[in-house]
Amino acid sequence: MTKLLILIVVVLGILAVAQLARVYELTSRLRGKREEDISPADNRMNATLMWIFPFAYFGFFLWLVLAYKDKMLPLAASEQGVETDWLMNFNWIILIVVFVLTNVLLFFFAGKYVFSKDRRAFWQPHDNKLELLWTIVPAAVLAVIIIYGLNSWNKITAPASPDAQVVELYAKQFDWTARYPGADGVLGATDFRLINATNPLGIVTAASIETRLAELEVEKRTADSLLHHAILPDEKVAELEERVGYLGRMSMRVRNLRTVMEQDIKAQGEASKYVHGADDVVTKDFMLPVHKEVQILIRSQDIIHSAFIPHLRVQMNAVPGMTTQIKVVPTITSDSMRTHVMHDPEFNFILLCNKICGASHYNMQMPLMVTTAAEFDAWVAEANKKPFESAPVAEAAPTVAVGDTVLVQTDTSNVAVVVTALGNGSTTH
Ligand SMILES: [Cu+2]
Repeated sequence: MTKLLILIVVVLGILAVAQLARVYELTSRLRGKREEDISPADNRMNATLMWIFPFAYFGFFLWLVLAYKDKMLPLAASEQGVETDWLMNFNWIILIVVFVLTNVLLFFFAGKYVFSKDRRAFWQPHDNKLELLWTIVPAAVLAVIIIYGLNSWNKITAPASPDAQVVELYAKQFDWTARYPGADGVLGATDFRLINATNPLGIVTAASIETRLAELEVEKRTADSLLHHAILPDEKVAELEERVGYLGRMSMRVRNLRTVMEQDIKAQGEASKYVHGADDVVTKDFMLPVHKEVQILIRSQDIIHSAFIPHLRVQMNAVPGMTTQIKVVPTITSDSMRTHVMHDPEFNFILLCNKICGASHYNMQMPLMVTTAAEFDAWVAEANKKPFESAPVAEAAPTVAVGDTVLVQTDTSNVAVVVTALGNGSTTH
């Protein structure tokens, strides 16, 4: 109903405007004036306004630049950042020169050549030289920007030298985890099937595979026992059966992974990617040494995120199923940044997610500490004392006993059930 009323009002409004225009036309005709006649005074006023407007226009532009100056990022704190800033400034210079030049000409001519009855407009239908000029000049400028940009981009994305410090950033909704190689200097292989509470990055080692298999086995046996001995509603039975099927398939895949790992280690020995995981350091501290080349590897567990370190001027997408990389050489430590650049003892470099990835995207961030080489080495030595694999190999899977209360996880809810009796379970051991 409201929509109909609005429609009627709009239609009536259009009719009213049309009628008003008609009245204006008729009164002009009565006064013996043609509609398109504009008085010289009107023309002069428009010409003057054309000259006044650019002052307001450029004035506002300058005010914007000055008013928001302190909202810009401070000094770039990496070698790549300095180059990225140059690239950005180079683009700004070209943009601002063209912007000012074209707008000055536009308003200057509009004001200067105010309408005059005694002057005829100059009509130039075509000029090859002009066409060439305004095709080749922008094309050349664009080519320079693109080649310059690609060159900088390749420097940031190319693989780092072999002695670079390696760090992996692992993204998931909604946080970051860092991983450093242990004493062997090489990051171990990972597999998403091994991800659990104690192995958030899915690092592949003999022990992490056994732990995961034991975990799957416990859940499967619990679900089996419930299916055989507890009285459950039909839909819970269906959900549990589906879960049992999934757990069986998952166990099979993890056992396959174990076979692949064992064969690879047998064939390649120390060169195998599966022998480097146990000493990796998984941490919520993101530390980098100053003046050293750093290879940052980026992965995601769930959806696309983006690793953005604004003060180092680097950013790279985190894409599930692949590893992306950037290379950066930090040039200012967090301490120097606090005392000499920001004059703020609370200042921290920061790693942000720069892809809107869900409800808590805004909070997906982690502070970055850039330290001297000595401080970094000391931190690494300390961190290496707590490698990923300090826990012993998991023991055999515990089973459920009569009288135990177990939590059954289904797609929709968690149900606590007391086990009343036990069968032998129909599992693959
Ligand atoms: Cu994110």
